[in-house]
Amino acid sequence: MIRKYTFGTGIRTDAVTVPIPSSEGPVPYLEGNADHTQYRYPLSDADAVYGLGEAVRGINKRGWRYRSFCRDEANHLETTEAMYGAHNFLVVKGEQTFGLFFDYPGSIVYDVGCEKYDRMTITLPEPDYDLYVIDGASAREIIRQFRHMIGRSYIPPRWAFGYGQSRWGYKTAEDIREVIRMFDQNEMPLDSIYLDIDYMERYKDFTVDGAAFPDMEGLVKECGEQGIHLVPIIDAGIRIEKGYPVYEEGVAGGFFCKDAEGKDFIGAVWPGKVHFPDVLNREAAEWFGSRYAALLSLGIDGFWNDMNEPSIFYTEKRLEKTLRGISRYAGRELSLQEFWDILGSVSRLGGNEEDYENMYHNIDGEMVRHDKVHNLYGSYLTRAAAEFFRKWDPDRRFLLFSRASCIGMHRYGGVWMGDNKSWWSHILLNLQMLPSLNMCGFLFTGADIGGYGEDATEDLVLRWMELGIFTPLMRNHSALDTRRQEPYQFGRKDAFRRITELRYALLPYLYSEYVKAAVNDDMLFVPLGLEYEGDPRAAQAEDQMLVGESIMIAPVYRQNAQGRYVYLPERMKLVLFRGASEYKETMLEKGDHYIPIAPDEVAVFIRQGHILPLAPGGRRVSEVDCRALTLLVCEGSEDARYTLYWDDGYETDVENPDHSTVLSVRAEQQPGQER
Ligand code: MIG
Repeated sequence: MIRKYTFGTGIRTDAVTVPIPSSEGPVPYLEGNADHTQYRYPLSDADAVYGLGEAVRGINKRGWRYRSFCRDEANHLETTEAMYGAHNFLVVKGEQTFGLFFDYPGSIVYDVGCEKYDRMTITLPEPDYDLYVIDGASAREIIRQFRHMIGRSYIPPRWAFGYGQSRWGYKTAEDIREVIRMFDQNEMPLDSIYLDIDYMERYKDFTVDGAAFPDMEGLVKECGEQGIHLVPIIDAGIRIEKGYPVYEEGVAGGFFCKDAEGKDFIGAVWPGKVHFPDVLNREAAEWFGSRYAALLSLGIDGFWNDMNEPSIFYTEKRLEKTLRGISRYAGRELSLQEFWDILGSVSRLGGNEEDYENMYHNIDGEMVRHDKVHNLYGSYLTRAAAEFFRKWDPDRRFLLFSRASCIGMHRYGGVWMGDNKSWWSHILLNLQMLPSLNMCGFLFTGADIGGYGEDATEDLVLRWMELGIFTPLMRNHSALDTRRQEPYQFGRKDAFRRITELRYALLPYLYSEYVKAAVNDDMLFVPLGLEYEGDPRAAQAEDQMLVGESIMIAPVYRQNAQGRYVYLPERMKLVLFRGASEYKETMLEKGDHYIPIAPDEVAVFIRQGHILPLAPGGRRVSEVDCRALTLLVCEGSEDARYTLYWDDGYETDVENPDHSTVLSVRAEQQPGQER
């Protein structure tokens, strides 16, 4: 049951697609302030709090403070409060189990037992929002109700489940060809190469640098003939440059965000000074979306949208003020305090949230200050693109994912987890962020495999790949000037090849589970605590995860580890893979096990009575053949069944029953019976 409480006159966010009538009376479970800007809930020792989407720390969010306010946050530390996404859904599971969704586009702070271990406090800046309180038979069921209310999750084309290679610094067409050559030479699977801002002319959206990419259309075609998709980046800021059509059209149409004086707002990002398209304005959003045609018409069918929090490096005004402030000290003997003041004012130049208070949107004719609707910006930008793709070709799915997001955008695209680092702890963070994102509707997601910032090492990339083969978005990406980390850069090329091949062998399963999760409003990555409800050990398992209905994964995320402890909440079959065609099967009883997992091995645990279909693999998603499946099965007392979903990889009619096939395996013979 879902109850909705409406306070004030909030801005429409379009997060909810199934209308719920507003209830009267006090909000259940929570103790709230009279002015509706704060709620408290007493947490008992046994209570766990799930959700909040993209956020640091564990699966159980207890013990820290989180803030919903989309931020270009380059350091995903344990103490980071706000990330790129703002996802206001959580489930308290314990003495009382219920879900909360705050439909509000501004900043919200969640203190989940941080200041006081036994108290959750949620604080909003103003009483203008809808609060949804969801009851259900279980946490899982509450999540399904929520997901149903916010509409079906985005489903990408199947090729987007292939291995993607990315790097900031592939500067020319020749660089792209070289990457393809290296993958081919090493017989490593590959489906897409990402183009970072280097492909643009002076970082201008919807342009191509003609010197570095003299024939982009030809290159797209050439790659396409080899089964490779090129996926360009689009940034939020539009470079201010006379004669640049996107700039000229935006100014002429009044499509850019304004400042307090009504002039086009100016920020500085990669292109230098930019204006931001006012994607909260319908007409401007339509215009911005239609600009993607410049690249779609070259045959491109996938994009990633970056910097759309929006990220602002600095504004002219603040820069001037800061420089003025500092110049006061010129030629003077500094006190230490003055020295710290200088450092502080310079460091506050970048990503300063006060800049948002000088930025305005035109929403249905009303000027709305940006900070009040901040969390919608990146989502609406991505939505603008998605809505245009639908017009461009209504019968085809396109790849689209974004850095900033809020709930609602999950219907239009996926998210990647932003600028992580080549740290072992970020493999675990990658794993732990998956279920909370799934809860909030984001099924198409993944982290930069191998880590974005800092130098990666072979062992780290290998172990990270062993998790990455399970995430829908499987992309190796790294920052400019870090060590190269394409799999062919390392010594154990066979190991990298075999692990990627396993991804392709698992594709029929992963693709089926993905589409089923989208259609059934379900999660793809399920924490053990949400499935084995009465089992206190399962509730504490923060480094293992169910992936779809049949399997559990337990990746190795510690340097030098040659295996790990795994908790089995039920009897399972361990399949230890060395690539797609070489594997060992062992039955294991419920309980704790130490599982040796060599650096080139992947451990998969099949649940009792379940089937894991395995394809022969292939070097492109288009080569994966579903007619020759091997069925791995952990026999139970009943016949095992599995519903396989397979379509042409592009079509939008995912509910067509012709796409589903039921596979079955007979139950295990009882001991003593004849075989
Ligand atoms: O300020 O386009 O998260 O993936 O490589 C950095 C350059 C801008 C941030 C993205 C990252 C991308 C990078 N971008």
